[in-house]
Amino acid sequence: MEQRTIFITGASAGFGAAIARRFAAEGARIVATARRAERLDDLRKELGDDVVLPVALDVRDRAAIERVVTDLPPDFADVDVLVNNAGLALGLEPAHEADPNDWQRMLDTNCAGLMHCTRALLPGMVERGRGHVVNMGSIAGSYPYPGGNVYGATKAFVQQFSRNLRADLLGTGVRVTCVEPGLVGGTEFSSVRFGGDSERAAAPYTNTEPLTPEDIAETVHWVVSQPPHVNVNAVELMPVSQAFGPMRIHRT
Ligand code: NDP
Ligand code: 8X3
Repeated sequence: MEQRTIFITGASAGFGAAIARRFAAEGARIVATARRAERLDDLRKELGDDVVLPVALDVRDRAAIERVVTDLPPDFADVDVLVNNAGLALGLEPAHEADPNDWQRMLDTNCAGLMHCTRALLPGMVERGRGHVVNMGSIAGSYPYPGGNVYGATKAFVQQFSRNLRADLLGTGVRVTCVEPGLVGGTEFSSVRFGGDSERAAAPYTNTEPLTPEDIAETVHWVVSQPPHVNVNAVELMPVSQAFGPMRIHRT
């Protein structure tokens, strides 16, 4: 197989790091981006100088995204796969008690960041007549839950943006997939959501078997490894130990 170049946002932890490892195992080149440069450097040391290009990037900084893409060295410049994975949930308070700054940060990261990374890398893909944008959605984008307010809404944006990208990219050879996981353990997601409160962060994973970051990496690898005429529009996956609940009814 031809050597692929994968540009990953949020490669310093969780899904992003697992996706980097999965693609490195098949000999791909990885542009590994996130804010914590030292973590990316560890990934470079682990996977190899020729394999990982660590790039410090805050996806909320649109000018920085454009700079990073323009300045990619020739070996990493022809990006085949963009994995828009950087994202976060903050808090689980009801809308009338949530911190508006948290809401803004989720919008800036999960929506604006994803949108501008896509915009920066798409022209090259269209010009080359091939490419794949994999967006990290969530079951929270399809199914509401108490306290999911803006986080779920950002992931609904990711789903619909993915579908609209497909509409725009018809005939270009560029593919788009939205991956929508449920409960996944072994990442920093819950710790970030609860501001480092380890007890609250651990609660969702107690006495259950969640998905793993490696399950997500395998899914991303699978969607981009389909024959060129196949576009997997969306993949929703949950652990067997997770399912839908009934509608709630308030009774007086
Ligand atoms: P982690 O918290 O482990 O990883 C998040 C990654 O995003 C980190 O590498 C972090 O890097 C990066 N990131 C956060 N903010 C920014 C920013 N402003 N600029 C650049 N990078 C940023 O979470 P997960 O791996 O669990 O989550 C990855 C994605 O999957 C997210 O979009 C999340 O919403 C989604 N998801 C997670 C699920 C779960 O249960 N874990 C389920 C469904 C979806 P750094 O801090 O170094 O910048
Ligand atoms: C993460 C899954 O259920 O915590 O996107 O929102 S959930």
